Amino acid sequence: MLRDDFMWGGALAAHQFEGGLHGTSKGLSVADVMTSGAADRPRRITEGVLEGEYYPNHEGVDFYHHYKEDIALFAQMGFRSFRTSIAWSRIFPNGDEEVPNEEGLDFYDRVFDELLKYGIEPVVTLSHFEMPYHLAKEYGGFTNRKTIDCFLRFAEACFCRYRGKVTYWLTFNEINNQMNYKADIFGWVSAGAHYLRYEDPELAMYQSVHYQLVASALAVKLGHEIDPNYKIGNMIAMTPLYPLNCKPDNQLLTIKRMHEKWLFCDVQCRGHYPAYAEKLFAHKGFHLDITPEDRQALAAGTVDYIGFSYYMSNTVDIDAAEQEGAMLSSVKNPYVPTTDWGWTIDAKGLRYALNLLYERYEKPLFIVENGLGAEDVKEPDGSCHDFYRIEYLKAHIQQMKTAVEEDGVDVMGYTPWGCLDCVSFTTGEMKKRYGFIYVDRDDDGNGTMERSRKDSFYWYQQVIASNGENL
Ligand code: BGP
Repeated sequence: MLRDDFMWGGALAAHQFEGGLHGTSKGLSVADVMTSGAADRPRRITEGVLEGEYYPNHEGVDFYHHYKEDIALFAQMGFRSFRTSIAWSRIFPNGDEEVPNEEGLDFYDRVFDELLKYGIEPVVTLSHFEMPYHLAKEYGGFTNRKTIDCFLRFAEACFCRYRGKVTYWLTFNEINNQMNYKADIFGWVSAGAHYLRYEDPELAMYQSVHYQLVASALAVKLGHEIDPNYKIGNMIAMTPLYPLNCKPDNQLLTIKRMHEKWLFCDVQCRGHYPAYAEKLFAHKGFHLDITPEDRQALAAGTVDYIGFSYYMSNTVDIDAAEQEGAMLSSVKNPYVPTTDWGWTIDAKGLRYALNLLYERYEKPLFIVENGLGAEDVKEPDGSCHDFYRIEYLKAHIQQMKTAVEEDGVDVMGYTPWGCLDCVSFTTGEMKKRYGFIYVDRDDDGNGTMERSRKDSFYWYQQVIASNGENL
């Protein structure tokens, strides 16, 4: 049985669904300067708003004006929690102002009040790929130590303003994604930095990661000082890795590649860099700016719970690593199917991930993202028969329950990603949908923004009502 207070809900991020850029005092964020993309055309990071380019995040699905209607729909599904983020550039449009922006603060007051009206607990990510563009442009984002102070000012403004309304916080979304520093998009959204433009991109990445880890730890400490009841978690993209076979080199490669995730969680949960990280820095000759005060901050700011996203597992192989380099050592797993976007569908991988995390840290776990991106069809009568999504979520919830009931893992909640259709992060498309609620909006920015319930809406409603018993 799941806990009686299990936090069923859904998750979104401001830049992917809020809109509300034009006509408001919100500043541009790093996500706002990214164009839409497509299968054959990756999203582009631009230097600002260019004529003739389409920036899907500017309107999102206009939650900014539809929040009452959307929250009423979440309440109808029975949500007990709702994970969203606070757009940093709505509170500090440039990121380096001294005083927060009242219009931005007021918007989230209204959103949180509306959620609380229905008994829905807000779960708030402070930084979900939304750094003010100005900080990226002028400071190099988190490659610059000064950005820590800007982030803390933002965190303090949120912790003080929403005290009594928000209890659950997350610091940085999928903080480990940027380990893939060769794909520009990850460093850009996580850190506001183009790592590849630095003389040594890997060094720039690790330095920036360090500043983010310090910022996260200082925010945890500050939050607890402002309100000891605050529950503050980290957030990693948890893609567990399987060795292709029992070749010993493959086991060792799996351990090594898992360090790309553990490094973040180890620091955020244990309060210090693990031995393998210190060795890695030494072997690479990286003399990072890590002060004794930084180390104290890391030790004093460990998280209360672990938030993570789970979409897929990956499989690694030493032969592929030798040919392509360790970062590209992933190979096809013949035992699991994939989505239309090539992500493996592996529900048992979620049980595996839960076990790995719980055995390693023994902290409560919150699955703050999971889901299936698919091209849904809305029928003329407004219905949408997304049986494939139901099948995906059902299998994952089943495995989550097994992890709780048989393996003894402590899971506090489950908030599937994109509960309301939103702009895809990696592609910028609308057609990659995750929602229980369909939004009439297409990849060119056309559509009425009308909301309608998919079949998964009614299914999830009874899952929550039965606390996960009726799947
Ligand atoms: C995670 C992000 C989300 C989200 C999700 C799905 O990496 O935290 O912001 O978008 O992935 O990804 P996508 O939208 O690219 O399918």
